[in-house]
Amino acid sequence: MALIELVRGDITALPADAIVNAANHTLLGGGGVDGAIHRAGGPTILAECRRLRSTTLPDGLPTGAAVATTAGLLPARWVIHTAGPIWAKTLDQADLLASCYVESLRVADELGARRVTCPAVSAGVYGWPMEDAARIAIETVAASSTAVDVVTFVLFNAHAIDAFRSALSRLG
Ligand code: AR6
Repeated sequence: MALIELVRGDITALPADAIVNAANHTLLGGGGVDGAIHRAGGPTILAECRRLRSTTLPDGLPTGAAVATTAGLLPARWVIHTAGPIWAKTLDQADLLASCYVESLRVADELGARRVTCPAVSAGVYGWPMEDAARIAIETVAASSTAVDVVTFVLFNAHAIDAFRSALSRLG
């Protein structure tokens, strides 16, 4: 089981082996953390995403799935792109959000990443309420049998930190 850490800040500034990106099914960039990662990482990340789209992922990245690229200029070896679900009050959407973390950690294990940073997937543009997004993220990572040593959630504001802190404290 990985140690879970919470840090407030910009995920593009924190060194890691792999940085999880809250991307979308096109894999071709966007706003929020996705935009920040592509801006800070430079064009090699998008070039690899385009290559994936023209080879293994012609229909895009399915919601709940994850795939790795180079991290370009970021202080990491890889970016693991995952496509979160748009918020909906249904169990299957919640399962898809959990799947983002399961699949990201599975890819991290395949790569041999030991320190992984994650944003609050789906809790921005995709509208997932922060408390629920935090609960799903924390419970899923805590239940994982990953070989990753440390999963650091890098959170943008005080509300996100509070939500993740209470989810972590409820684990017991
Ligand atoms: N570091 C850490 N967290 C951040 C950063 C950053 N640099 N920037 C934003 N956040 P979002 P989503 C937080 O919208 O909801 C994109 O356009 C943000 O405050 O980035 O999964 C993609 O291309 C929020 O708490 O991702 C997709 O189309 C969290 O990261 C869509 O948005 C996630 O917000 C995905 O939406």
